[in-house]
Amino acid sequence: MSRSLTRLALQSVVLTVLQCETTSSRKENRDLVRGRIVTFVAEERFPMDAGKSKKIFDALETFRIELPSWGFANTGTRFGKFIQAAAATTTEEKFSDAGQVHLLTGVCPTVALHVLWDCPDGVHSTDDIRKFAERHGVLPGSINPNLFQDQEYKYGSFGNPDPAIRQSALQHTKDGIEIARRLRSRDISMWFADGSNYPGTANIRQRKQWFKECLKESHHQLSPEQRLLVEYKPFEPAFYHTDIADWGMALLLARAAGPQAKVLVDTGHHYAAQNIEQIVAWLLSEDMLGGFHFNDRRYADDDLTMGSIDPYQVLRIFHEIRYFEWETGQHADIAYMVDQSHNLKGKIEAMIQTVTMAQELFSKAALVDEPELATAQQKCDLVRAESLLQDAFATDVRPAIQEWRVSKGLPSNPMEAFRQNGYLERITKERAARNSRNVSSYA
Ligand SMILES: [Mn+2]
Repeated sequence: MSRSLTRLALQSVVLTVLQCETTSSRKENRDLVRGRIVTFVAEERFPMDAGKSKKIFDALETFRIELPSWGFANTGTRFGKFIQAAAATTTEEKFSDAGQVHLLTGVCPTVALHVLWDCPDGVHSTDDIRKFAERHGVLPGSINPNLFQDQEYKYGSFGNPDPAIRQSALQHTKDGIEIARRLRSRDISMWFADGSNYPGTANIRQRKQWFKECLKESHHQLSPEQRLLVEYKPFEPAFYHTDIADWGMALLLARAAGPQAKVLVDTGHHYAAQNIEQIVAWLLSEDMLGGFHFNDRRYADDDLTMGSIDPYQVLRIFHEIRYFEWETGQHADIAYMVDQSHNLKGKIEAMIQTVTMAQELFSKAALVDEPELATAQQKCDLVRAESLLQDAFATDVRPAIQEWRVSKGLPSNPMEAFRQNGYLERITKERAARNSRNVSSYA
């Protein structure tokens, strides 16, 4: 009995203490909430200091991003395809859709072309392409040869043991370079599916040598202003070895090819834990970073819209580029390109989403105080240094970006403008019948 009473007394003491704590922390919370409200109201009245707005405006003035023609066509996974009624079914429709994204965002003046899918008549397709560009207000951008779709590439292209197949891959690349020259495109982007599926089945060193030779010969075809971009990918479609599996291999091959060859970083082409911004920093310091294919992923090469999974990673990449430029006073000559495949999202909406996300993350990166960061790094003030990135990332840059758009005569919200302008309804009507019949990918 007395033991129970004691327990009861103890419980009531504990309860009282808890209640006291709760009361006092509630009061603090109220103060905090009040403080937050005050700050929020103040921020609303003075959205952003002029210095920050200027940094964002300056950054946006320079930022352009290229759209991939294949991002507007029906695509799928290896398990199948979901056809979209509004997907582009011709090269001209891809130009039209890309033109729409550029019209609304103002920052996508070029569209990347895929030789096999967009130039069915090879070099003879360039007249048509020029007409499409004129009609829809976007220029042809990087040219992507296709060295993976034809049956002859089953065992590789530049790495194929059959010299005749290597030769035909080389000829296709030369045609791609000629198409680029006729269209005044600077970059030829090379991605290879070459690799093997089983140990012992491929001579890895020999294939490396063939790659070197073919890339060198491709480089010979370049005009002085053109560039050859070498892309890498660790696996898929090959599942044992891939001939250009990582940035180191791409770097060595680009160096061997010649001075106009650079490395192309596709953000989806890394192992899950890879520090991509470190690769970017190294390539910059070696003057070997040629461009990006932006997309996001959760597992492998998922081709999701940019920043949908890990926007902070994109900020870190942009930061390394800006930090390099600030420190060296050099302009990093990098082609920003999108490489995504939209299976479920509407093609044009997905593209607008990516472009606006790219602008936001580039603007946030512009808010990192570089001199301050350099000082903090020198002093090993870790918390201060890290906070400079985190604060930039946490800043809501959207109002400033909207202001910039308005100052350019662009819609302040491109997505809303797209949803209201009737384009989607029009193309859905025009293309639905063709799309219900046409189940082929990309082209
Ligand atoms: Mn790519």
